[in-house]
Amino acid sequence: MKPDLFEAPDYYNIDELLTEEHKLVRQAARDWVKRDVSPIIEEYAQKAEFPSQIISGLAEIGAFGPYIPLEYGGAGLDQISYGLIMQEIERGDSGVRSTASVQSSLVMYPIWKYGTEAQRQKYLPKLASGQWMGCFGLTEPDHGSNPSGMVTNFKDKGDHYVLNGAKMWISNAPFAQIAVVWAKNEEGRIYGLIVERGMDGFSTPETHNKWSLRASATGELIFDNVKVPKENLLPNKSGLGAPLGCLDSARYGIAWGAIGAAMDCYDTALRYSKERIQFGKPIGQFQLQQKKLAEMITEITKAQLLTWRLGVLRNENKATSAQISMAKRNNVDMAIKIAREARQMLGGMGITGEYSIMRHMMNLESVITYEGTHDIHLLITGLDITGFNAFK
Ligand code: TGC
Ligand code: FAD
Repeated sequence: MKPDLFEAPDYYNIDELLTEEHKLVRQAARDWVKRDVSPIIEEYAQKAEFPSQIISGLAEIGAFGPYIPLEYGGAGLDQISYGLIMQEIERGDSGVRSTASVQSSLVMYPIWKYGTEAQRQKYLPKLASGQWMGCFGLTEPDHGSNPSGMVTNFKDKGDHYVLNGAKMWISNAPFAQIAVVWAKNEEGRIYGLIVERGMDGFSTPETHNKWSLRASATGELIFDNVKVPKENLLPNKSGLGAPLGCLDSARYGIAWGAIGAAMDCYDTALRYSKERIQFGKPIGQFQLQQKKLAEMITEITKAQLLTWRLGVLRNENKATSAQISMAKRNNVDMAIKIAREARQMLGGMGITGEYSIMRHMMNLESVITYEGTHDIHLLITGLDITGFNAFK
């Protein structure tokens, strides 16, 4: 792979809206990605393997629980710092950002928000340091966009619960020590349970043959009469709103992350357009290539502003789920279109692993699908503005 010469575009001087702390946090993440992710990620994506050696680095830059309080081992940062970390990591690879998103927003967040103090003390510091990794089981083979139909269930057996069912498409599942699993009790009410690797009847087979997120490990979670101690239930929130609350936090991080992937594709295409000579000129001199670059920087700038504003609203606890959904949808769609255009600008070189663009493009096919598909997010906005529910 080519050396990482990334230079971040900032067409509207958005840096002026950031604090010194935001910039320091971003720089640390950017330096780490250049040093520890860019040189190895293509090889791991090619061989479809998660680079487990990056876990300690992710912990060091605060990517595991950026906004979780310091007392639980988190980084105690604000929402914009959290977003900037996700942007920088996804600039390197969406699969690496996935690992961080799941750990922070889908595992640490529910334990912090819905768990007991004993659960927080037991799990959060180990998750923040990367000593333990977690995964999040919501999607089932027959229930993806409609998680409320889930069939995974647990029964009260006096001093423990017995969990049965299966989850599919679970990031980090093959290596995670714990899984936050969403299941229905005997009354059909959804709760989160912390299931630990090693519990009898719990297995995590890996999903192979993905053309997307190849450097992220994906798997199933299978529960065959798993005995789960009662103290592993997250007691403080139930119903579908509990897992959806976690998704708000993860979707917000993805909105930032997608900007990172788009910036990397744009920056690569811009540099290539100045160096690649055809018909005796750099291809950047041709109007059609300039149109592509001009549209890319415009869309990136709009996404940066949308997302910065959303971060301010999140810091003030004012962002709605529908606002977060819009940013996730818009930014991932923006990034995937930029990846496709940027790939074309590199001609044949665009399909090789010499450059990051094709990897971003394939990764973004997952990102536009998980955490709610593009169409589901359109319907969330549709419901919010019309009041009519078009899901059912
Ligand atoms: P609906 O009747 O609308 O809502 C049920 C209850 O949930 C509440 N609610 C929310 N609460 C918090 N945050 C949100 N974003 C919420 N959205 C809804 C709602 O108020 C209601 O509460 P209550 O108290 O009245 O019961 O539910 P529905 O069954 O009609 O479904 C709505 C829909 C389709 C929007 C939702 O289910 C959905 O978002 N579907 C998409 C599924 C999805 O995103 N799955 C993601 C799986 S995890 C994943 O992909 C991780 S990838 C990780 C990585 O690698 O980065
Ligand atoms: P379906 O729900 O079957 O959707 C198929 C198509 O139908 C889509 O185009 C969808 O938009 C459309 N559709 C569905 N309902 C409607 C409707 N009402 N109106 C209009 N169109 C509709 N899940 C987890 O729980 N944890 C994870 O860690 C996780 N990681 C993932 C990692 C990867 C690499 C991938 C690919 C997925 C992951 N997922 C995870 C699952 C992901 O959230 C689901 O794939 C996603 O929610 C879509 O569900 P589905 O694949 O079952 O598609």
